[in-house]
Amino acid sequence: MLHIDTLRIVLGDQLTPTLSALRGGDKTRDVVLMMEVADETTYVRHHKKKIAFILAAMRAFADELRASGWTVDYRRLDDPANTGNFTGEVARAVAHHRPARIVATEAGEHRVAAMQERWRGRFGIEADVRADDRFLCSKTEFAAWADGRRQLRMEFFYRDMRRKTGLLMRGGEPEGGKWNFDSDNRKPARGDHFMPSPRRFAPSPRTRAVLDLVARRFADHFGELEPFAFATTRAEAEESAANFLAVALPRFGDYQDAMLSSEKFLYHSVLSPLINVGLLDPLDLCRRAEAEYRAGRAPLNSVEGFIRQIIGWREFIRGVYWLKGPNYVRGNALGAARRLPAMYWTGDTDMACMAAAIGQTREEAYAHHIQRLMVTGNFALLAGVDPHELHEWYLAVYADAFEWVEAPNTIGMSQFADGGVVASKPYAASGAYIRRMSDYCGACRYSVDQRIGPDACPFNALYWDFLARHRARFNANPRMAQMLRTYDRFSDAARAALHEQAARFLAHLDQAGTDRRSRGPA
Ligand code: FAD
Ligand code: DLZ
Ligand code: SF4
Repeated sequence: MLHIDTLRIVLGDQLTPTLSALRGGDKTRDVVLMMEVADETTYVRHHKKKIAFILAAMRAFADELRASGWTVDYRRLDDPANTGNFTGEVARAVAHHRPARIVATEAGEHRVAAMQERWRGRFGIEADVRADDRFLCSKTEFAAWADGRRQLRMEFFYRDMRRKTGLLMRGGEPEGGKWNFDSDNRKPARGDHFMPSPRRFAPSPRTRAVLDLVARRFADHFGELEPFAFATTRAEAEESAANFLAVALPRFGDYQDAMLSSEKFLYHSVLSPLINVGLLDPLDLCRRAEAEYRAGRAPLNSVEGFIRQIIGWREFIRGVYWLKGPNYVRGNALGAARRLPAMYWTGDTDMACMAAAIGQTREEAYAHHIQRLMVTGNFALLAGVDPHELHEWYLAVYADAFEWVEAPNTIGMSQFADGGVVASKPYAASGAYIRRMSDYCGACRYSVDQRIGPDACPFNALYWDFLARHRARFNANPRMAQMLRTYDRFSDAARAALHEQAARFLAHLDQAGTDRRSRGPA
């Protein structure tokens, strides 16, 4: 029987050498525990690439810790003794190592945080669960900021984060005289030969072993496993970040909302999986982006936009997740009850925009923000899809998806299912928005200009039908009331035709079937 001082627990999204659970540790007397467990791979049926990315990055991090002198007890998924869950593996490790105490960093989501709470009394030793200080704004700081505010608005929170970090500040004033340059950032893009692309990496032998494991064990999960080109080590993550800052950041702002059928990534960073598992430090990235601006290599609208996504949206979203508690994911303010259409899994649809967003999700476990918000999210909103089913889909299919960040984006920003906590109005749009911001419509079998008839773009009738369905709620919102006034100017016959068109489309959609593939075993 071994006796160690402290068992230090590191979860799959805590791959950071300066993690609070590792701080102050004694490499000669402590053991780090990392666990691949079946429950985490199936609580939703994650995309194959997402599972491969997380397990490969965990194994790489364990090797990095060993190289720096730590003893790591690493539990593999295919070890026959593996209990399949965190608590079971911690219990086995406690029985084996007989530590005087366990130290962990609080988990990123309610489900696992509740498990950690139970560890406190369970093993008869001290269990120290420390705050995750890889975020700029602690949970208590966010709660204090939110306290007494009638509405939580990201923009005001963001300004406080700018002041707190000093990012893009000149004295007490924002660089360039404005806090937000979003109005410059809505340009449609055109494909050319000079588009940057994210760095891709050939799988190492360590990653190859994980790919074989995932191919064997998760063959029936959504998504294509290969080619697999994700960064999985800290050095590769660093190369990815340097590449983004050098080649894509300068145009990030201009084309932030654009979509192109030939370009899956445009000028986006594709760094979210790396930031979310802890391979990149978000504040460091922002400081480096600011340095690009100060050196004259990237314009202010791009750098401000990028920094806002990270110290503004990312931190705000996390604050809302913890503030609103575990029932937030059950929000359904608009009473949406339609089952998730099968096309979210198959990509089988004539709608070119949906086929593109879902197709690249299947291939890459990635879609950029506007595809998530204004294509797949917008469609589900207009069609009245059950927000919880949609939440499980987003949580399963994206490599960057962890509940703390996915849920407020889906339930709040995209589906308005929290009744307006995250967004001041629903992100609902007709086909005209997609036509303006993309090149999808040109190759679509539907006509974006038509509202009625077999060739009419489905987004059009669905949009007006959605507005009318929820008019009692939206009348009070000045930004929605304007669209309702337009609707009211349509003739009775035109309105009836729109509703009939929407109903016919939705009936076809339901007939095409639904599928609960995101669910793990009951
Ligand atoms: P970029 O466009 O390059 O942006 C830079 C960084 O800013 C991102 O890497 C990310 O860390 C941060 N960021 C940008 N927007 C947001 C946002 N709204 N919330 C939080 N961080 C943001 N993001 C996730 O990280 N995980 C998710 O599970 C997730 N689910 C989403 C679900 C829906 C329905 C929507 C509308 C958005 C979701 N987002 C999620 C936010 C956003 O779409 C992704 O962060 C972004 O697409 C990641 O790609 P990127 O790294 O190329 O981002
Ligand atoms: C998402 C995920 C997956 C697929 N597998 C593991 C795993 O085997 N071991 C692990 O420690 N973490 C995994 N994760 C990430 C966890 O689900 C994540 O750490 C929790 O959601 C807590 O936020
Ligand atoms: Fe999408 Fe409508 Fe455009 Fe087709 S016509 S790509 S369905 S917005």
